[in-house]
Amino acid sequence: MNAKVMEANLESGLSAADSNTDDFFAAVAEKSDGTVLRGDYSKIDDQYVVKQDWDAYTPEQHALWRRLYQRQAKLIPGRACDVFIESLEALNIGDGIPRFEESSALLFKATGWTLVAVPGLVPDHIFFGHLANRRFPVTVWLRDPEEFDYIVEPDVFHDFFGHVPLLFNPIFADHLQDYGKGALKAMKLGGLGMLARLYWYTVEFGLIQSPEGLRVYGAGILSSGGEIEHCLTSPASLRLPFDVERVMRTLYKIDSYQETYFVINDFQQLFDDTAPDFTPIYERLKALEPLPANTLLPGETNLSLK
Ligand code: HBI
Ligand code: FE
Repeated sequence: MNAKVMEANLESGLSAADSNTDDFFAAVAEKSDGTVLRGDYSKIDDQYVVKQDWDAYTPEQHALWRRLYQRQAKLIPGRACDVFIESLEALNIGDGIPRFEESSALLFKATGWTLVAVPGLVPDHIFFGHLANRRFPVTVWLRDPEEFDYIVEPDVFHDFFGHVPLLFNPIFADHLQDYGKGALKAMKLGGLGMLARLYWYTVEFGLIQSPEGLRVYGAGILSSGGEIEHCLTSPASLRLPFDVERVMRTLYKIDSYQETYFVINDFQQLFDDTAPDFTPIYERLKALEPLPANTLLPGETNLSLK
């Protein structure tokens, strides 16, 4: 997900309900710095799907992938949740940019999800439509070497390395499909901003308890060289027990490490707590001011670090 694009969209007051393809290119594709989205959108089908032209990747790009992979692989033990570590091994993607079709076949056997190749960010309703149908959109392009540590738009390393391993967990896989369905509904109810915060603080930056201590399941952290250590150890950030309404009220940072992380006990909690109809929650929260990212409300406890 691209937070800058999304925030711009939300703050411009663009109603998600009338967002369509034209709006996407007119209002979303033109970023605040005047540039346009990076991908090649000239060959998309009606779902924004393209072919992954694997043969077109250069040896230098595969080498860059290997460097990114190796840095992250070293950071993963003792920090990522079990399903991430196990699935990453099964995917066997350390040697170069993976062929989506091969990984998609493995994933389909495990949880019935498939991977589809996309040029980059796609309009909200397209993105959620894919999720609602158990298809995960993966960007085809890889960052440039100068962007080794930080990338503004999601690339193939973030999308694939960060997101795909979690889809091997059946509960998480079901949750993400329900999220897609819920987001399509939220677009009609004026709840998309709140649902985007939910996605941000779970799918992108979520932490999970394990018998051995806190672990990471959020893709934004798992594909980041620096935040993976910061999020588990830094006293500068808060770690709060996951609570749907609290999460939906909380603003997030798009240009720094998160100041608050929300911790789930297990994936079943994420699934169960997000199962109810959010309509009344949206109505309640629309009447409240959102909370800054570093807020600790009276009565809340910052989870202690072991
Ligand atoms: N498109 N390819 C892609 N990847 C995303 O993560 C993404 C997107 N379009 C919209 C979007 N994310 C967000 O608006 C939602 O996750 C809230
Ligand atoms: Fe992402």
